[in-house]
Amino acid sequence: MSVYLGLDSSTQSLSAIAVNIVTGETLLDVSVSFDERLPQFGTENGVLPNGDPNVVHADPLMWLAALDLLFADLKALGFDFSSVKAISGSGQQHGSVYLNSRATAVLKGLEASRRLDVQLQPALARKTSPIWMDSSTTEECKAIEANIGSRAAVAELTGSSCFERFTGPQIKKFADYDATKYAKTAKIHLVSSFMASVMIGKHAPIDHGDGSGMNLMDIKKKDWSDTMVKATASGLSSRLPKLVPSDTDIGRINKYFVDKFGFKTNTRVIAWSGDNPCSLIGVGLIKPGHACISLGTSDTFFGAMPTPKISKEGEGHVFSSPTGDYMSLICFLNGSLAREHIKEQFNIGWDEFSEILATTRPGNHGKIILPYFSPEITPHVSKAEAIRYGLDTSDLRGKVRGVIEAQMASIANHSKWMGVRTRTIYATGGASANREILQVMADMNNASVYQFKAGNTAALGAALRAAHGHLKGTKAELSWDAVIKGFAEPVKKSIIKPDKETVKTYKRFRKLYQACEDHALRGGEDPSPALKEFSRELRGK
Ligand code: XUL
Repeated sequence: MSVYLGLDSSTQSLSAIAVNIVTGETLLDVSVSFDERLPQFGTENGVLPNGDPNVVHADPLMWLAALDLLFADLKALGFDFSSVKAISGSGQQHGSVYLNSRATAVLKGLEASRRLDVQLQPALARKTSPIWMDSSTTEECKAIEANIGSRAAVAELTGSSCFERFTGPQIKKFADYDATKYAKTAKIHLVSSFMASVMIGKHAPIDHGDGSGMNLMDIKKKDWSDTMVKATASGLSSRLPKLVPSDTDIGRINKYFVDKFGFKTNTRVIAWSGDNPCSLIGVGLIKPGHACISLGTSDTFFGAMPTPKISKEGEGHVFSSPTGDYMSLICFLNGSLAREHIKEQFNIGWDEFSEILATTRPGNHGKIILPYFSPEITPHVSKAEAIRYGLDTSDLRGKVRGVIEAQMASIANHSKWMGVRTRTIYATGGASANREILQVMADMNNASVYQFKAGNTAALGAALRAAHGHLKGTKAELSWDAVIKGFAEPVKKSIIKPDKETVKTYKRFRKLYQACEDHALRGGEDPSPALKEFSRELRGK
């Protein structure tokens, strides 16, 4: 059997997908939700409640408890762990885990009779992990950029200017404000390399893909940038794991998993990566040409890139791709967060949400909302506040259409820097099941949109990466084209084509949306007269 296992340690759950790379079958697709299955950790949507909306942490021990639970679930389902040739994984990007000097011995001596979270607890130098939703490091970002010279200089060096959620600024905050605990920190892992460390029973390296989300890696040399490391915190260099290409075999599985679940002792572990690099593979974007929009907790726009092209406006990122090339990525924090906000405000379900989208008119009668229900990453907004233009707060129909049009216009406007005309978009993530949302996506971008069968493209990408990395250099080596075939392909019949008339309306809408953004965030002209004019034009149609 040629079975490969992909895990995805995401914000709200831990999931597994197993594939048989020879027969093209997906053998399992299982998930453990943190809130539901691990209520003892007290999370809401996977994160720890905090009085400061800018501070967002999670408990790394919860991710381990979830790993024990997930594998126990698989065992109960009768999954044959001994058939697995190799495992890889995906981790929510940017989040960091701080381990003390006991970690090396703890990782090596894991006992199958005891729980993972209990055993790792004494190895933590910091109880909680700041994750990608944390936006509390604006000061640190400014200080690092000033030290390097400018925002643009940091972007040129690392592929992104400093972003609050990126690991470097987060480490700086910890080192500056919690110096005693920082002093006791022996290794700083990403979520991906932390989970991989537990899998192999020793400190795992960080792969180039996830390493690109730290503001610490030289994006062209694919090595730690001394300049960035020094500008971030003293003594950081020795605390960082090694960097390796994403297809590196990092060791055999720890005895813990062999004894407890029945893996073979020679099951290999391929370096874990970030969820976005994994999803790139999970949707088959191994060459440039198409883009993917993932509608998850946050919405992300990404695609493959042959060479690193950096955004002049300091928006978006360039990451190393699992194929060894590059990928672009733009993250919009108010994705499902904003959609759920509206659903909860009016206590409606997805059916009603879709019905409203289907029966309201494109352009929303000139009513616009900037949906910053939480501080936004793109465009940079530090204060959570939804800003409305001509839209009443109790206007359910206007708000449903308003939020979706805003999200799609924002994605279209803020991805212009890539200079690529996107003709095809692959839609993934929970909300991509909703075809009414995808119609707005197609019309706003003037592109055909396809859906995917696999809901969890990050876990699928991890499983496919496991196969690729494991077979590399053997007689059975597979090209990326062969690896993704039959797995990471869109459902052909799911195509949603842009509607010509609506594309015209949205061309104008995108400009007006930009004007609202300029007005709200950059002191630009009041767009209200132009919106009224637009509304009159729409009425005339
Ligand atoms: C990407 C980002 C998010 C997380 C979500 O930069 O912050 O997409 O990776 O898990």
